[in-house]
Amino acid sequence: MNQRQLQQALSDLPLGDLRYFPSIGSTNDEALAWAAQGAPHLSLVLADEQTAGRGRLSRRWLTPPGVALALSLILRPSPEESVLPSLYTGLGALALVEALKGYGLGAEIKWPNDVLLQGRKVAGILVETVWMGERIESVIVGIGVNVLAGSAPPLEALDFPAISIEQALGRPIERLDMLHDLLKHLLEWRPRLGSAAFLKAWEGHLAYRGETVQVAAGSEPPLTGELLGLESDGSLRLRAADGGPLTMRFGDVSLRPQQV
Ligand code: BT5
Repeated sequence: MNQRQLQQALSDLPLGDLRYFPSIGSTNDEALAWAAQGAPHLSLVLADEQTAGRGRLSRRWLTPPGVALALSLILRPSPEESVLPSLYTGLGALALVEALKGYGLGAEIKWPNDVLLQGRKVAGILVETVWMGERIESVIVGIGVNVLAGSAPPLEALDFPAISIEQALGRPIERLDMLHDLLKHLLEWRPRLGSAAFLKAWEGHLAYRGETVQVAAGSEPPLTGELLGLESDGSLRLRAADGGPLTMRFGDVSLRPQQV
């Protein structure tokens, strides 16, 4: 992979500028710095390898060289588009699920920010927002995808099992094709962020719907309930054992199917 191949592969998409790195600490860090220096709307940072890839809080995201996708897209929402940042996590997840569908793979979204294949994590999304007063100045949508065999770390390194697209599909795919399809779907949904159609599509791909799950946020006691769907702001809608409604907002939330 190199800058020229990347430019060629994405030439039909209405992106801003592109920055490619054979190796980098974190594409989100680069995107945040570039956004502060005035990166145009829809500029993309892509790296072949990350040496300090970040998950939420201080968790690590592993991107070994030559086998994965690690990208950060810089969005500069207009004041009307300054909707809830949490919806951008759904945007990235939904776009990836639809791109995987193009390969015949049925992926699911483990709310809020994981994409699963065969119940294992194939991708993670990290959205970071830069505010200017009340307004969103830029949103960085960071996406890490395990594409080829060797990209999914062994279970010992993780808190949830991982998988690569190649493992799920039984054959390798071109990383640049996957990148193209992912960005295409993301750009298609972006103008409809927060619309009823967007929420319905996102909700339609949620993992564990109708099942009892446990959702934990920070040091709060975890909520247990049947996973029903999404609220209009992208929060998770649950039904408690007594039938009452429960809502889990974004934040550092982790969701697990309840052990039986
Ligand atoms: C995430 O965080 O899942 C968000 C990951 C976002 C990564 C992208 S790559 C491009 C951009 N640049 C960055 O620096 N980051 C973004 P979280 O839900 O906190 O999950 C982190 C957890 O996922 C870790 O604690 C590990 O258990 C697990 N993990 C790490 N690497 C993984 C991998 N390659 N595949 C599956 N699971 C992984």
